[in-house]
Amino acid sequence: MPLTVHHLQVSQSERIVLLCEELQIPYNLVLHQRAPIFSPQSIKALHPLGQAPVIQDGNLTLAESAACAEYIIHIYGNGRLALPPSHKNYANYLYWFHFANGTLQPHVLTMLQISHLDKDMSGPAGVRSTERFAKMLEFVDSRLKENTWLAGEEFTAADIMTVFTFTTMRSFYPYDLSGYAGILGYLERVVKREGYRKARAKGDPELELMIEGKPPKTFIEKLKAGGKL
Ligand SMILES: N[C@@H](CCC(=O)N[C@@H](CS)C(=O)NCC(=O)O)C(=O)O
Repeated sequence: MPLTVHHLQVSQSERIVLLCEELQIPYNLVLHQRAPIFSPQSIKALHPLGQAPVIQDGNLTLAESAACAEYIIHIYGNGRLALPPSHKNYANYLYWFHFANGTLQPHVLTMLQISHLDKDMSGPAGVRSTERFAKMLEFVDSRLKENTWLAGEEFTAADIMTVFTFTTMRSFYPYDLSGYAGILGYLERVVKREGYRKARAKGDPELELMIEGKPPKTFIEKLKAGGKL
């Protein structure tokens, strides 16, 4: 089997497992566990930045979710789950595909860092980034009230790139989605997909879905409760 996907459990590499399941392509899945919070040596040995996802295909080793996604879509998926330039929703597809890792996910990471540095979000940086995030959530929410999937009528890699930040990422920065009916309805649609169910069963069988409005228990809380921290 040529394509190998390295998945760090409870992480954004869940996107690549989901992509492979949605494309229904053959791949070899290697699971790695956090040690106990960051990457284990087995991921660090794969790439200089030591972060997941990482894929391997023959002599190629590739990191970065969006790069892995585009590579797999075009090399193994015959372009499926991307929209071509001729498609009426092409620009929407591009926008939402890039919004995921260009704006949404980095912003949540910034809030996570501020919350650690300032101990809470009540300082100027915390207040400003929380306000900006609310704007983003309202924006995505209204998009998903009017469209089944982010690019429009079709489920695409834009959805695959985005879902992590609204679900598993909340176990690192536990923000509330109550009141965002568009996003919550969307998450319910996503987790009903066969590809999502299969990806979860293979990649993170013990992880809860985190599709409720209220924030989930955090990864750190779980580690502490399990005596691992
Ligand atoms: N922009 C990168 C971010 C990769 C990244 O931050 N991966 C996290 C998983 S959520 C990771 O490997 N964390 C463990 C560590 O940094 O040690 C991507 O989309 O692939």
